[in-house]
Amino acid sequence: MNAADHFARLARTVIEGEPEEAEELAKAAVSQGLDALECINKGLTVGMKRVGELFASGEYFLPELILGADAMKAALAILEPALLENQQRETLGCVVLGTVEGDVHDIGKTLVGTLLTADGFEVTDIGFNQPVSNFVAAVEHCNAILVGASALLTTTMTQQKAIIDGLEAAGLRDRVKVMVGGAPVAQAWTDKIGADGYAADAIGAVALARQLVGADPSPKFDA
Ligand code: B1M
Repeated sequence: MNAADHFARLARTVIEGEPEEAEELAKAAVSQGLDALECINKGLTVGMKRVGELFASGEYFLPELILGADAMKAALAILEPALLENQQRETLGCVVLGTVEGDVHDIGKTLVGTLLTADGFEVTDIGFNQPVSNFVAAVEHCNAILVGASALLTTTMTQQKAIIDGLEAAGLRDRVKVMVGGAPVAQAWTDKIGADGYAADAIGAVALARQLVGADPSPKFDA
């Protein structure tokens, strides 16, 4: 099977919600030396986008959404360690990363965290459905230089602004940059809430993080 066929089959396991097959295909990809990031971007993410479209058009319901997420997570569990294999040794500082309160979508956020780690950031991933107070406490705890807030729902995007307000109230806003992302987030929203930057995908998030902390703008991953 060539690389393009492998990516297409990975996408299909997500669309059809087949976690075991996704895991097997991911293992085969690693053993064949396929690029893990390409498997994610050209395979799994393409499948997940299709699942989202089928859900939006009413052809899929919540169970299919859950199975698609399970399949993607099963494959990521195999592929993400491969991304970390050649982890940069430089330390670029601590990033607090989480999905905002009311939002359980964590696949994209976790991928952002993996690529940031591979690029040399020390990532404190506080998880999903996290209240503002947990973002603030984590920033204090690890003396973070950057906060990343992920939101996938139009109804939870407002929590990104609440995090900025919470950092301000705690007297931490001058110390940390705030990066936002997630499917409904765009530059206009970023400007409106006073965040320092927005990235559309995980590779862009690495380049943005480097830029925000004033690091050498040559990430391990090309944007
Ligand atoms: Co949900 N869901 N979901 N869902 N889900 C969406 C987001 C939706 C767009 C589907 C649709 O209608 N087409 C829709 C939101 C509509 C809206 O608000 N406009 C939706 C809905 C409605 C819901 C529920 C309300 C459904 C219901 O219960 N009736 C419910 C909400 C639960 C809640 O959070 N309170 C719900 C639940 C779920 C599952 C639990 C079943 C599951 C999530 C499982 C999990 O994450 N553990 C799920 C899934 C899988 C999706 C879709 C299909 C896929 C999301 C995903 O993982 N994509 C999604 C449709 C879609 O996005 N196309 C959808 C793959 C991932 C790699 O991409 O997360 O976009 P993404 O992350 C990218 C970029 O956005 C960016 O980089 C990542 C990697 O490239 N990025 C950042 C993300 N965070 C970043 C942070 C950064 C920078 C970049 O800096 C900090």
